[in-house]
Amino acid sequence: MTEREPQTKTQTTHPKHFSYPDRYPVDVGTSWIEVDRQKYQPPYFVSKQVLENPVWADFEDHKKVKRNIFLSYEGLIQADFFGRPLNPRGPTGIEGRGVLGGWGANFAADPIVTRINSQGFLELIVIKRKDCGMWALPGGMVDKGERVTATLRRELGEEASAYLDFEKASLIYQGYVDDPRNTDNAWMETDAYHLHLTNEEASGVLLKENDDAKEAKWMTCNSDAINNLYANHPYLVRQTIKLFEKSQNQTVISDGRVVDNKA
Ligand code: RP5
Repeated sequence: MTEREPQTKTQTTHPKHFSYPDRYPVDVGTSWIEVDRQKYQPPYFVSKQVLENPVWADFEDHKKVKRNIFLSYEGLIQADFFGRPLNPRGPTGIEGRGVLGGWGANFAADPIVTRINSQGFLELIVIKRKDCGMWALPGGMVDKGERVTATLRRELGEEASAYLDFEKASLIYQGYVDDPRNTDNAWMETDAYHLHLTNEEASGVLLKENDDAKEAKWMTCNSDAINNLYANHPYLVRQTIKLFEKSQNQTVISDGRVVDNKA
């Protein structure tokens, strides 16, 4: 079992996705039980692209959707008055699916690929997202019927032009992602896997932004850079570093340098 992520950001202080209407204000960490349903009146928003019903999107009428829209790593998902899945972390101030194609959990996979550079600093592959310009893990949506290890490889290729085998990668996290696109009825969940490359393996990786990203690079794992990553990626990277430190008997200090622990 992977550790459950503590709720870090509120739904309402989240940076707003550029295409979204203003969210109905909700206090930090409010749960569904605490919401006054008479007063709570969030806007309903589904993007035009999602309404056009491309292959990756569910029908707007959730009753016509064949797959289980209540499937989640977060356990039992409640339904709202209309029978639509309710965000397990509480109200977000927007109803509908926003720009997310699926009702309920939208499953992604995030590759966390690290190496130690020639100066002894821990580095991580990151990409600059096209939608918001933030640095992020090169993750993406799991296609229907696709194995997560295949998604990890495909996404890293589509974003950073690097092609790696994830069969031996370690699971870091499975669950909710605190993503700015989340709504009351649709949200992101991810499988995050870590792969640490030896110097020899890393020398074969030549990063170049591909169709799905603005830029791709090796980022030094210093505290500032980690804290400024997209969504809950800072948490995913910190978890990775904790496990890496334990397994290697080393410490990654705040500037990203890797030092051996004293015997
Ligand atoms: C995040 O969005 C996930 O952690 C993953 O990195 C990403 C997937 O969405 P797209 O990059 O495909 O938009 O929530």
